[in-house]
This record gives sequence, structure tokens and C-alpha cells, in this order.
Amino acid sequence: MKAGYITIVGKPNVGKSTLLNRLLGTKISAVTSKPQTTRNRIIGILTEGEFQACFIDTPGIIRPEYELQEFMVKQIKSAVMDADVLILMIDPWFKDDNIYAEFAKLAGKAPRILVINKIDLVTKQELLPLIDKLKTTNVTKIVPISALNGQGVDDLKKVILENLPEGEFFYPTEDISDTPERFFAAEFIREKIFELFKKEVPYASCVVIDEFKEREKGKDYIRAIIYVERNSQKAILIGKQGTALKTVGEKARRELETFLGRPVYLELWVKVKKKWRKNKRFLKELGY
Ligand SMILES: Nc1nc2c(ncn2[C@@H]2O[C@H](COP(=O)(O)OP(=O)(O)O)[C@@H](O)[C@H]2O)c(=O)[nH]1
Ligand SMILES: [Mg+2]
Repeated sequence: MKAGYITIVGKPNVGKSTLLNRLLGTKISAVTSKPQTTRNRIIGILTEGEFQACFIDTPGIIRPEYELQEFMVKQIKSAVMDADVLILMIDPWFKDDNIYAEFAKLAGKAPRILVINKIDLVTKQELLPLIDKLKTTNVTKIVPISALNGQGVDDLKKVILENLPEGEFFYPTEDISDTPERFFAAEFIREKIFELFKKEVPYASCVVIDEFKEREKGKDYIRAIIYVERNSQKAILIGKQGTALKTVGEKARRELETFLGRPVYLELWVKVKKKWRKNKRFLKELGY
């Protein structure tokens, strides 16, 4: 038997969450075109035959500017230190600035797989010079893929399984994550906010699940509070006669129902919490 943790790191927007979802064949991590959608480490478990691969998706590597970002960087570091295999993800436009090396160092002796994602957006001729250049770096293997259309992902899986250590499974074979459903409910709502609004509102938002009741009969009841930093943001989020918030709720509910495999009644509230991103106590309450 083989089992281990595979941590995926890389700059914002290179496609880490898309790869995790693709590897698992289910959507568990929020994906949007905005950087820094992922704030926590998220575990996705893939069990096949004699293998159990536990993938850790992380927030994008950045130089932190505020408390929440410091938390994000800590999460990445601890996930890298836990890794049995490290996946460093870049895109074809990669320019080395040493930040990857800093994180790679933390992985100790773990094998490093350098994944070049988004190869669907470039030609072979454009890709080859980059691969040649990277061959000199200290990595176990270079694997070009497209997480979006699946190209190269089977090869990547093979490389991962080859590098997985021998050992017993960590989780029951039917589990796909160790994270409670509550967390995913909040993430799906957050993802919709990232999709539907321009820059300011998504980054000023966080979602707290206030109540999550599974019911034998009827739908699960979920009440969520979306915190923003200002009244103006609250007004945007709610929209004229509540139409914007309603769209968030409907879209999030549909994704959640697919994920949970059961019907959900979702109630959303919006509250203002000034400067929550810098509020240590509040961040702690949120689990950040
Ligand atoms: N063309 C293309 N787009 C991709 C690929 N992988 C991810 N994306 C897109 O890149 C954006 C960021 O993806 P995401 O997985 O959220 O990146 P993360 O920040 O690294 O987790 C999304 O719009 C994805 O649809 C890929 O292989 N090809
Ligand atoms: Mg992500």
C-alpha cells in the first residue's frame, strides 16, 4: 500500500484548485478567475486500489500585506512541511523570482514535481525553451499539463503515485475530504461572490455558517452570514430589492446540492464588520 500527502503550491491563478478538482473528478475547491480565491488549505483525497493520495490545495504564494494574508502564507508553509510529495505549479509565462525556491526548501527531502499548467494556451515551440531552461533546476520531474482540459493529467498522476511513500491509508476509502461540509457550504457561497462581483466586494467578504441542520425529512437548512467591511459593500452585495444576493444564493445552493447530493434551503444574511481582515480576534473566530 502507498499513501501520502501531496501539497500543491504556486502563485495565485496558476490553476491549483482546477487541478485538484480534476484529479478528484469532483469539484471540491473554489475556482474563479480572480487571484486569491483559496484562503485555506483544502484536502482532497483520492483512493484507488492500493493508493491513497491526499492532495492539499493552498492559497497562492504571495508576499503578505495584511493579517489574513499572513495567515494564508502560514497555511502554505505548514502544508509544504507536511508534504510527502511537493507539486510546484507554474504557467508557461513563468519568470523566476526565487519565491518558489524559498518554499521548496521547506519541503526537505520530499520529491518535487514541477508542473507547467495551461499548456492549452501555448504552442509546443513556445513551451520547449521553458522546459529546457527549467531542466537545470533541482526537481524530480517536469510535467506539462492542462488542468482545464485534462491533457497530461494522467501522466502527472502516474508520477505522483510513483513518488508516494509506502504506508497505510490515512482516511477511510470513501472519504473525499477531511473538511466538514459546513466549510464547503461557506466556500461555495464565497466562490459565487468572487464570480458575480467586481474586485472590492469579494476581497472584503467572508462567509460564516451560522447554522447547518441536516433534516431527515425535507431539505437541509443552512443559514450563512456574509461579512463585508462597509455599508456601501453591503448595499452592492444585496442589490436592488435583494436581487444580487438572491442570485448569489441560488447559484451557491445549486452547487451545494450537487456536492452534498441532497436538497438544501439556504438563507443568506449580510452584515458589516469594519476592517475584519485586520481584526486578529475576529479572524481567529473565523478559524483563520
Ligand atoms: N486555459 C486554461 N485555464 C486554466 C487552466 N487551469 C486553470 N485555468 C483557469 O485559471 C483560473 C484560475 O484557476 P484556479 O484553479 O482558481 O487557480 P488557483 O488560484 O491557482 O487555485 C480559472 O479561471 C481557471 O479556469 C488550464 O489548464 N488552462
Ligand atoms: Mg485556488
